[in-house]
Amino acid sequence: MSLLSTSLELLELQSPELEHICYTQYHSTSPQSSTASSSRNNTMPVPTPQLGSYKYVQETKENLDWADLVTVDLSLYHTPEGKKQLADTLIQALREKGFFYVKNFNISQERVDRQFALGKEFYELPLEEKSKYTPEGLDQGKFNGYVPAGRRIINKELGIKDQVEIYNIPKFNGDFPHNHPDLISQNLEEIEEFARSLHTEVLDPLHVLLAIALELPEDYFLKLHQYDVKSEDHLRYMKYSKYSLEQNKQLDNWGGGHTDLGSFTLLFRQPVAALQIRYHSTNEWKWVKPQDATLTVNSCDALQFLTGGYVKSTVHRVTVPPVDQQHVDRLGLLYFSRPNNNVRLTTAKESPVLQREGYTQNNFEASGNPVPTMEEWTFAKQKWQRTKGYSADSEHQNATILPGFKEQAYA
Ligand SMILES: O=C(O)CCC(=O)C(=O)O
Ligand SMILES: [Fe+2]
Repeated sequence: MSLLSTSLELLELQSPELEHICYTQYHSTSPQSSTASSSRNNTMPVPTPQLGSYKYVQETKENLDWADLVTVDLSLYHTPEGKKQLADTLIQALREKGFFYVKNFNISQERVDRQFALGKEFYELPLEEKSKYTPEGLDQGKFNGYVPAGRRIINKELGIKDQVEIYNIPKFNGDFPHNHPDLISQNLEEIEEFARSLHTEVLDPLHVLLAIALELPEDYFLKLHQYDVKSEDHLRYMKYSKYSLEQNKQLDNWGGGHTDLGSFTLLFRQPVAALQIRYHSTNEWKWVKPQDATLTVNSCDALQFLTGGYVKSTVHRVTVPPVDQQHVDRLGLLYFSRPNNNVRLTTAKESPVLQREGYTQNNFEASGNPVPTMEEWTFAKQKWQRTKGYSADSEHQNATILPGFKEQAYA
């Protein structure tokens, strides 16, 4: 067993000192260390952590009120009949719940595990080191880099703050600087390869299937989401540090209900149950069950705008985990996909389906206001989301963030 998995087991046993010792034992023999180090330093090999054996925590034994979600099996994608079948499944899933699973997406579990291991190691870095990568202008909507915990009060009476840390890594298309701590820089090639394969293996097929379902040219959404064109996509390592059992009793949720601003969000299997979605039809909150070897995917604001509301952005939140999982931190691996910055968020009116069904205007078009570009939309929403204390202020919760669109924060 590698040191990394040993240390993760220790983490489950909550032994901070041992955990620290194991995490800082580095190996100079890992395959990527020689390339990474030679580009940085010609004389001394820079040790990199041994990755690849991430150990997930146990699933809950509680019988929670799980959401009933369909799975899009991308192994069917390679024949015309399979594609048609998947397009039907996808559009139904998007319209009914907005959350679904994807399986057989051609990225090995080992590669996924290595990303979790990297995320884990990143959060073991001292706060001082991580804070060097906090972007200037966080309150103005900047988001790439490190976002520290504690920016939001989640229980007003008791003054309990959020314990969520975020590290966002932008696209590798040349539009963004990549300043990272050594741990990330040393593994950047692998991270890039991973992020790019999320486009080719998951997002591109989903975009083609959506176009088929809307009877649009197959490349309609591909053209709006080109990897080499600037967009605010990012890969994210996200850590929710645990609260005490006592504190958890006093909390309703760890993170409030919201919609994501892009097209699709991809969430890798996360064994600590806490993610809940709100059903469009009944407004009930349901738990999202971790499923082996799947991604959980949700529809977001930009898709709602591009489809004139035929596809809705799905409301979701992170609640307090069940008691049998409250002793562990919750580490997430996510990818936020967004249309290219220059895309104007007009409804795809040329879709015969949207025409037949009468979804030909989004909120901006219906209100007669200018339709924003994706870049304008992103920074307007991100600024609204990032403003300190937003969850406590009712005026802020329902602010008009761009003319023609009123936001909403959910319980
Ligand atoms: O951690 C999760 O499961 C969901 C996080 C989320 O909704 C977000 O970061 O937008
Ligand atoms: Fe979200």
